[in-house]
Amino acid sequence: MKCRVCRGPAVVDVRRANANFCTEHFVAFCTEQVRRAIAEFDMIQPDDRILVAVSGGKDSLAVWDLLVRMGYRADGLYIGLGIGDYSDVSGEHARRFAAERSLELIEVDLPSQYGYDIPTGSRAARRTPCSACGTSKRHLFDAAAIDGGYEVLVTGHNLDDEAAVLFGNVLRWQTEYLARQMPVLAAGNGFPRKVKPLVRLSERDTAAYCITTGIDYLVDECPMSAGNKHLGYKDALNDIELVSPGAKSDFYFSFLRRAAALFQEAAHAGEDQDPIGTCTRCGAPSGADVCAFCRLVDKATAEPVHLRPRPRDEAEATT
Ligand code: Q46
Ligand code: ZN
Ligand code: ZN
Repeated sequence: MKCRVCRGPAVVDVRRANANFCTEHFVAFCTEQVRRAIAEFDMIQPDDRILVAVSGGKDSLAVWDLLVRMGYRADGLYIGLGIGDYSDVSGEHARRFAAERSLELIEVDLPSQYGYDIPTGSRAARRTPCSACGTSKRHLFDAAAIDGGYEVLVTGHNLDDEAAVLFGNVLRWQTEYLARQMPVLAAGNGFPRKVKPLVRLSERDTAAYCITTGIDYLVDECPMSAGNKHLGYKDALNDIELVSPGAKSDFYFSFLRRAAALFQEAAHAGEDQDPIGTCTRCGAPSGADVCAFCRLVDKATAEPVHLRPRPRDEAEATT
């Protein structure tokens, strides 16, 4: 196996590009994919201050590393979700990555700052862990970007993530979601600009990028992800990719180029685009008086009736 560029020994193969690369040229390939994504979708301006949502996994550390290598000013934001050992170890990976490169890592901790963790919060709110987690992370990412004066919020969603979400939305023809499925969401209504510079790289590419460049990332999956529909969609797309290399990329990018605008036009037809209001509690943009995050915090931190100690338990506890 020889590198497509220098003909030296290759260490990574990229089947959809029908190419093999040595470490140096694989890094160059990944950098070029990110540069093209940023340019094609007008994601980031050279002077922008960037906040990267960092989980300690391969994608978020890879995108942070790539942006810094490319000369962008990028800080990280890590949210402690209180998911047992998984959160402890993911935090360690994020902190070590930042410390080794002298990068700024902002930290928010759900249990100590908001009084709940994802497992108990999702049970109390009767929502799936990923739903409660998504609401929490979206709110805290947006708030940190706005409060910190960052021009753009970067997430590590890769091609596999975006193709799986598209697959799920197409399966059920969820047209409102299809209208929002772009790698760039413009700032507005109190929300920061959000971009996904890894959309041209697969999950396999970001793992290979971390391994070849020595990034020590958390390999374990989140223990709460079991039953997540998107994992099933990813498996289905991987089966298709095996028999038809490049199909995943074609599926996603052909949607963006040929169909996304149609869903956006349909979604906005006849709409006035009125600005939405703000949450009366936290000031975040919200269509309701109290935003989804504050409602979740209320439920997650309310003492559940069935868990209140019975008089006998109280007596036992005080003796
Ligand atoms: S962290 Fe949160 Fe993910 Fe875990 S609970 Fe689900 S959404 S799977 S990216
Ligand atoms: Zn080479
Ligand atoms: Zn709120």
